[in-house]
Amino acid sequence: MKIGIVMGSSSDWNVMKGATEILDQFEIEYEVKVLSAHRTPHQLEEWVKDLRNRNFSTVIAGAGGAAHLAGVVAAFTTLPVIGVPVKGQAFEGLDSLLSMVQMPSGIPVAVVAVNGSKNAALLAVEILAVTKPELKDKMDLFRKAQAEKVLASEII
Ligand code: RP5
Repeated sequence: MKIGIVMGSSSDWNVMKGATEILDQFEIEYEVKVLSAHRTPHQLEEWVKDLRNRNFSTVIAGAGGAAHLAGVVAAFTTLPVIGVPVKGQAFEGLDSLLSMVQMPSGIPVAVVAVNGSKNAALLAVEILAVTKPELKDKMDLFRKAQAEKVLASEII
């Protein structure tokens, strides 16, 4: 199964490429699209509505400012949607976070931290790992390596 990664503008790529780095590490296939809830609503709808037929498991949606992208994606699919609020020019990304996280009851978006694209990808891997034991093993190794790195830290 694949992961969809969509962002509202090519200017979001610098943040969103963090998700692709994680998925590369876990050797998971993904598709990256630039589609905007405001600038290309019809093309966004068309892409999202076909994802389940195309064997996608999860969508990661990153946007900044009036960040309605993840919510609109969630409106068009019952696949899990993970939102990445991208820090824009104003308000330190708080505008993106609040516009993404305050979804109406019934249409969920799992929102990660501002610029948290790596955690979004890790969450997508964890969702896939529920039914794929080999991915669960890889995730365990990832956590182990991470813990060892922390324990090996020497400050002074
Ligand atoms: C949002 O507006 C995009 O997701 C981006 O974070 C922000 C600015 O877009 P550009 O003006 O750089 O294209 O829709």
